[in-house]
Amino acid sequence: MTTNKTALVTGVTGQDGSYLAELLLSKNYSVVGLKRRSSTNNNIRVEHILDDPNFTLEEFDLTDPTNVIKTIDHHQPDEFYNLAAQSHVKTSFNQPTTTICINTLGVVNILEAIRNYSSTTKFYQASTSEMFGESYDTDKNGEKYQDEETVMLPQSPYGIAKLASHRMVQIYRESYGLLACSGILFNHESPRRGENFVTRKITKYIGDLLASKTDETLKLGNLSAKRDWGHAKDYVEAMYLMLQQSSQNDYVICTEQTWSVLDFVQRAFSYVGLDYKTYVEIDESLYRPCEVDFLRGKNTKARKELSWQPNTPFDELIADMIDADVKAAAVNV
Ligand code: NAP
Ligand code: G4F
Repeated sequence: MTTNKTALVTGVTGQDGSYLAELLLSKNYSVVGLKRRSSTNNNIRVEHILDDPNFTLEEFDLTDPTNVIKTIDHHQPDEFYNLAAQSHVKTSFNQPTTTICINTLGVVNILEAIRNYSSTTKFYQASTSEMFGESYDTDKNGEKYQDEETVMLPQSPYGIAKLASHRMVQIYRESYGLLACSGILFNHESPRRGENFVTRKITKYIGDLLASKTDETLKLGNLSAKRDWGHAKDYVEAMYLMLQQSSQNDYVICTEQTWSVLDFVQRAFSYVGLDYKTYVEIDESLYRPCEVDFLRGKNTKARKELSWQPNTPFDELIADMIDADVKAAAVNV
């Protein structure tokens, strides 16, 4: 089968990178998955596509400008999706310099390489609702929300690093005509979510509990924070759609619903017929120095201009994650 477009995907070993690579392969792209060198095999999320003739894996680190230039100059890709990041908010408080190096300087390296060596490449940047921080708008019914026009007041080194690269993308688009855009994605989860994010930590614990692989309690931090949680599979569709537009723009991608961490915990345990109170313990060391209390996006622009919509209700997302973790824990007993 002949492929018509080449896409480079950074962060391909991560949650979103693996789903996006699958989506692009299904659309007949030639996909080059870019991953940083690791001393252990961390290909688990892309294992099933390694044999696809249209998929190749290459070593790449976006903090190395020469490596970035050579990769982009060599491939002259039609599309470049930058999903690589130090993506953990709490970690960013302990590793602010690393976070800025990867999440800001790394993005500048890519923008410069595209501008100077491959100016027709379309570029997607993984921006985030964490950039809003403590900021929100209020609609006529008194409901709080964030959209493309909401002021951004980040509350973490991660949010600041992502906001700096978000603005860089806008500046390169406006100043040099780069075909560049950012998706302002709200939290999105899946069975492939990293195990140290709260949703997966909960569903993995439930899988282990049911397989009698743990007799410890589940230690969690702040249960009152609210998030707008969608499914990663739906969200990579939006990334793809953004680069198919005739001109590039930034879009909020979200479900428009908000739930607390406690809502997630309660529903997850009740899905398997258990009461969370028996198993969950609060550990204050898991609280963050500064917290984003409330996130709920408005996706009017994406619905209208991209014809995109979220397709996975909250309870379906939880069920998908628990089913996968229960199955994995039972197999790995
Ligand atoms: P993830 O699972 O943590 O994946 C991040 C990927 O980046 C991993 O493959 C990681 O490689 C790679 N990476 C880290 N530093 C790198 C470097 N210096 N050079 C090359 N690769 C590097 O994150 P995700 O959930 O898929 O998120 C994808 C992107 O969307 C991230 O930029 C994240 O900040 C952003 N985002 C995520 C959400 C969400 O809710 N998931 C929401 C908004 C925005 P290793 O495997 O070696 O660690
Ligand atoms: O799952 P989380 O770590 O996700 P967080 O901080 O919202 O960040 C995720 O979403 C962002 C989009 O808004 C992305 F940009 C970012 O890359 C990442 O994907 O934490 C969610 C909430 C927080 O309020 C946290 O304080 O859960 C609370 N929480 C409570 N106990 C916990 C825990 N978070 C983690 N990771 N671990 C806990 O034990």
